[in-house]
Amino acid sequence: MQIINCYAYEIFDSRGLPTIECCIQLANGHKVYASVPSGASVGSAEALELRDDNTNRLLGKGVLQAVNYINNTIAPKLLYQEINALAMDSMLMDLDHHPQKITIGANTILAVSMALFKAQAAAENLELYQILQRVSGTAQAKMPTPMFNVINGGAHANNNLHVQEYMIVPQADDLDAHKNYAQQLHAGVVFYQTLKQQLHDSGQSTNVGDEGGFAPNFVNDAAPLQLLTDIAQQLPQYSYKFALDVAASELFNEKTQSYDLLQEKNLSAQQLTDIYEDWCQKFDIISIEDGMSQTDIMGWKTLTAQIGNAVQLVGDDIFVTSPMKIRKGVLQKTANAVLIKPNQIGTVSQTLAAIDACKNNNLKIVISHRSGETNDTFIADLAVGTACHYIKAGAPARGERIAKYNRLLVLNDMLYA
Ligand code: 2PG
Ligand code: MG
Repeated sequence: MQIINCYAYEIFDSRGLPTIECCIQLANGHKVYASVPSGASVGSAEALELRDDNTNRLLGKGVLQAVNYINNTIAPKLLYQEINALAMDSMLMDLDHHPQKITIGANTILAVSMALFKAQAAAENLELYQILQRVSGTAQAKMPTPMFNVINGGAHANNNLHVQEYMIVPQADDLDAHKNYAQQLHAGVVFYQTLKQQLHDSGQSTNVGDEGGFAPNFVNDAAPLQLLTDIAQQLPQYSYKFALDVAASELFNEKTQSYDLLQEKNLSAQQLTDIYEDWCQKFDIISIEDGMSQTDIMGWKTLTAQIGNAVQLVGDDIFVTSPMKIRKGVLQKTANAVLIKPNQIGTVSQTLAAIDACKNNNLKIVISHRSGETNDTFIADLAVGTACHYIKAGAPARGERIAKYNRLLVLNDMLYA
């Protein structure tokens, strides 16, 4: 089926900042839409997010250059062509060979790339996850385990926590696969509401951070783990484990090569590793993301060697969804799991290549949203179609976060009902 229209325009993300939405229309009149998210704790090797930098308009954050590029340069190449998402995606990659897409911008390309795969699904009357399953060569689509971010800190909130994300990971215990995801979502919702009530009753703030988690102040970065443990004990009908995204690149002082937590300062990588080990002994932590800075490769090795057998260590800023960097990480023994964010690399095909690099090296995969999100639910289909282990899409609350979890409910019914 032919593409008869392709155009982009500026919309606003969950932080109220501009981003791009792309629409592709097929010959049967059907329209699909795709929009791109935006990070706050951005890895230095991530692909470029192209912004206008015109301070007279939208604080310099406008994306009109990207919009114009799609409308004037990319769209004419797609118009009146038979939809072929994979081939068209490689044409998009050819437009900017720089690994960080510094001329065109990853946001520009990704909006079109995602829309192309949605259009492919629409043209074939399939679900997006089915197209992604096919092009990734995944034998069986599968529901991911959700990681719900219930307490926000770091660059995502203006409280005092240095650790960026405290997540709960409800455990699936039903033999009936269909029931598991719904139960995990229920467990997330009940936990979130119980935590809110408890914060309220103890006079603490129930205001939320960028990803919908609560953001009160704490005495140190371990205190939220104690609170989460207490809440989990009040909910024996469910079973919870915990996960962190420390986002340690934000806590690293390049000059002194040391890390600052809220209470403990000037920590070497070894001292920080010991603190994590202590937290893992006291609390039921199964996963720590970005425990070390993107520039501290020695720190990553120390961390992985010391606790990598017991805990999932997820690389976000060090890998930036780059297949090449993921393979390098395997050789260097940094991390044992990978965070996948399509806008770190810029096209769906390269995102699938990154997932492939993980699978080939037995690395666990966490599909991730960004802290600045739209209501686009592409990542839910991505996680299911590629049978990835985990998804993190923020709290089980706020429209742009719950949209992903709701889409997963629908996919769960499609897979198992
Ligand atoms: C992260 C992400 C998403 P941001 O660090 O993993 O939670 O945050 O989008 O701000 O980079
Ligand atoms: Mg992260």
